[in-house]
Amino acid sequence: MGNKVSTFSEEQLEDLQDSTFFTRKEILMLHKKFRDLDPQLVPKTMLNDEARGVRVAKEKFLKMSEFRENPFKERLLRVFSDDGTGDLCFEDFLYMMSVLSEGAPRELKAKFAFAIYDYDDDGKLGPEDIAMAAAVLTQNQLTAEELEVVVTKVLDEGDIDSDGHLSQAEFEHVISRAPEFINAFHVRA
Ligand SMILES: [Ca+2]
Ligand SMILES: [Ca+2]
Repeated sequence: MGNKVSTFSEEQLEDLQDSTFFTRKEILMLHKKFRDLDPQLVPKTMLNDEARGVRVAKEKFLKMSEFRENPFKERLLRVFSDDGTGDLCFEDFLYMMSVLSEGAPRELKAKFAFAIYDYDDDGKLGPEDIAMAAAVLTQNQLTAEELEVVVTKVLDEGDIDSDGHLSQAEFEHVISRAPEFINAFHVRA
């Protein structure tokens, strides 16, 4: 092992394992992937705070093969970015990949799907949020009238307390019957 530079300390690796659904091998692989996005910027070793705070620009992630086809990629990056810009430090990136991974439970995916669909960030899904999500999910194939029908149907069935919005709990009920609302939130790491 001699002069091999370690990327993380034992303690860091243990923390990262505890806060994600990844093995240490996967964490190291994802660090390599992260670093390959911007090798000039991201240091080989993440031992100090400065290295951990390094953020890779949103544009680099958008080009990753995992996200190129994902219609929600801009929203995803924004939701997982600590400062809301869509730029991610390594931990933001790792956590995002973890939520998207096959190991993440459905409830956790649902929590983030809700945040991603909540375009105006007011903590609930209103008619505009639902129309926007439905438009993206159907690749803009629906007319305005058809979108209105979808929104009405979703709210008719899902808005249990009739306040005109879906709460997180109401949304979870909707996706248990319409899983296409959560299918965009799986990627293979
Ligand atoms: Ca909203
Ligand atoms: Ca409601």
